[in-house]
Amino acid sequence: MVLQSNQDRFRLYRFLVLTREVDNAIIKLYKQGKMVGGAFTGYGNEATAVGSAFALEKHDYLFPMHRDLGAHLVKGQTLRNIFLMQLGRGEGLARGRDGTGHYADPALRIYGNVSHLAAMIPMAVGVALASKMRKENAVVLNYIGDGGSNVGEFHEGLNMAAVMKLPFILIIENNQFSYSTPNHKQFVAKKLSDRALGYGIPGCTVDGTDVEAVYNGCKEAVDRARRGDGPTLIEAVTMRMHGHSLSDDASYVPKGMVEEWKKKDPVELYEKKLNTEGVLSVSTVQELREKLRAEIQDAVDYALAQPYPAGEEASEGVFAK
Ligand SMILES: Cc1ncc(C[n+]2csc(CCOP(=O)(O)OP(=O)(O)O)c2C)c(N)n1
Ligand SMILES: [Mg+2]
Repeated sequence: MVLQSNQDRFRLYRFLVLTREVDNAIIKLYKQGKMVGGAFTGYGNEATAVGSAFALEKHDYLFPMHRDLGAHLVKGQTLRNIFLMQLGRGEGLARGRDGTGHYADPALRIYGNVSHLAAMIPMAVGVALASKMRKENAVVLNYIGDGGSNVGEFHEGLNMAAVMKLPFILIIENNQFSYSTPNHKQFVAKKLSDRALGYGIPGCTVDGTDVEAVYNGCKEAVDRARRGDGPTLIEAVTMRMHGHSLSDDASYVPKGMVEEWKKKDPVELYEKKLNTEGVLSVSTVQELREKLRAEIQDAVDYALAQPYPAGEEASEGVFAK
């Protein structure tokens, strides 16, 4: 189940760096006051998002959450579309009606998050059922936070997926906080993956800062789902390294905790590993970063030059007028 080649490992690394650099561009745009509405980063979550989505095939479905920029990128989302969304432009996938990852892209089979935590789980399970009925041999990958995993629909969705043996994988991104609420005020379970037992499905906990560990755990679950052996619950343990959104200074997070987790920065960890194993050189890293930054800047410039949707169209394409 391990990655086949150094080429794949380099691709994984490239997606980690791309995710981090897109986040850096988002932070910059936010500070410049160019962002429409709030902004989130996936700092600390890159390995979880990238490693998991890397296990998918093109025809599989992705239901990401708000820290999963890396999964959008791995699934094939373009930088232009990412920034058109972030900047609320009329040409964006939500036609400027919403921002961040709140979009659907049926061509890529990406169904971005709605705001209501856990509400996506039964929807994603429904897609797994439809896909099974259509004999697509596709897998549905869905994510939820440690906080969101305590909402009722988590139970309803996962139980239904288990009973119907659907090709469904749920990743709990355990990043220690749900907004300002630390884990010990949210649940007393030792491992969130232990909940799988109650649904009669396999569960595992992986190091969410180690991109290969996430990939391996997820690939096993993807293979199982594709064989027709039903869902898997995966807990990926990491740390939310920034505030909940960019308007949150996270002053409630103990300082030492951030310092400790910094040692496990997912991008740096993998860079070190590939360096040690001779897959990456210092000059390749530098070249790659510069190349990706230029691609990102191009996309940002393009999106900034596009108009907002016309005011008179504001009530079109939405449910309530
Ligand atoms: C049902 C519901 N309750 C509350 C909120 C407000 N809210 C949005 S994100 C969030 C924190 C989510 O924490 P977690 O699920 O751990 O994900 P993280 O942001 O840590 O990745 C909250 C409380 C919401 N969107 N939906
Ligand atoms: Mg959380």
